[in-house]
Amino acid sequence: MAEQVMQARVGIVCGSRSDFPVMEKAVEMLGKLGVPCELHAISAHRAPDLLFRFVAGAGERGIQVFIAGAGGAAHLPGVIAAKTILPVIGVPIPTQIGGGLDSLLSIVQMPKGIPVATVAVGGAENAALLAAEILALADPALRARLVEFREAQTRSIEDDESNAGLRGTR
Ligand code: RP5
Repeated sequence: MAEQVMQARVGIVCGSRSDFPVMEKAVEMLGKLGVPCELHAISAHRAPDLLFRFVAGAGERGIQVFIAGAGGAAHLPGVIAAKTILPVIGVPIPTQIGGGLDSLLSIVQMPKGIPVATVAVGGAENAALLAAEILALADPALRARLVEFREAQTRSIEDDESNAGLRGTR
């Protein structure tokens, strides 16, 4: 029987394969939430025509949100945002320069009219959660999985051994 491949709803793009270790954390988080996604390395500087083709065809293929990670002169998220009205979430990749402050400023300082929702340096998990929250606006089953994720996260802190003495207290 042919393997059924779920259509990706989140398009994850990064500027280089060297960004994969960070961006794979977004793939993992979306997998936990049952959100199909795809991951590509397409540099806005080294392969702009390929990037434009990818963005132009993404909506038709089922992509509803982009997550874009880049480091240094991190133009990828902004360039994607310039070519689509789908939401774009930027992930600054850590670099040798101040731990990725260069990437952060490059991604977050967008001109008005072209927004990129920017997460913390290396914050690929939060990018995935934000993408899932956007999709959950029109997907009650995904919303329920996000609520369960939050509750499990809270429980794991409440159940931490260091908090044993606080159980049942206010
Ligand atoms: C950026 O330059 C990429 O996003 C990556 O973070 C950085 C370095 O890329 P490589 O030289 O490792 O390909 O475009």
